[in-house]
Amino acid sequence: MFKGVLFDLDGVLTDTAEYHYQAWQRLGKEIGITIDRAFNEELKGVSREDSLKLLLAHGGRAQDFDSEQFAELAKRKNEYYVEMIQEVSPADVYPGILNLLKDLKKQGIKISLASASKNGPFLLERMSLLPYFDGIADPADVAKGKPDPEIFQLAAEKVGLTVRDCIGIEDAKAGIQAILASGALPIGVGRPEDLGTDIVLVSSTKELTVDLLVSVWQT
Ligand code: B16
Ligand code: MG
Repeated sequence: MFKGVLFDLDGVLTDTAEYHYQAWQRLGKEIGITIDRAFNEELKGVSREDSLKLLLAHGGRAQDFDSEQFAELAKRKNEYYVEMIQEVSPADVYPGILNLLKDLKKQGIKISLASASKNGPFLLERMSLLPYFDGIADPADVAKGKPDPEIFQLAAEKVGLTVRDCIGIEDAKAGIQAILASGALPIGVGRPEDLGTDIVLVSSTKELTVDLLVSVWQT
């Protein structure tokens, strides 16, 4: 049996993936770069700095900003995002997630956060989910973000487990690649068009029950 579950945050525990999109869209508009939802799939799960690099490359402006300006753009995007998440509350937790966390706890399965977001702890606190988490991997402690496996390895370590004994749950292409590379077992939340057909997917977090996790682990 699996001994731990490594959770992505944005797009798995709550809908903040949408706020990231809106914040990137707003920043993009200010510097003349238009993005759509298809392009946004490339940004999901990717660190703030790497997302900005992708955005600038997408707009053909990769060479236009020096490091100080780059840092200012990243800061500005985060300010837009942080403004939007101030009112996040327990009502914003995605359906099925609270029950899943409670059931995992009851069964003694460790729960750890593997989010690329530096705003993760703030969001867990706003949603009153902090007490359920046995560990949080700080993205500032990893050298390479998703799709590199490091954040999932660290999340497992934080709860005293090896990643091979864990399930990872993700909504992003980069995140699923990271889980696969880490050796954990992935479950994707999203559409096959975005996430592929080679791993188990659910279309809604409502489907994420301990029973489902057990059956995926056993197949
Ligand atoms: P921040 P996740 C990721 O969170 C988001 O999917 C991604 O859009 C964002 O750029 C990244 O966190 C960094 O977030 O700017 O708040 O540090 O999906 O890994 O939970
Ligand atoms: Mg995500």
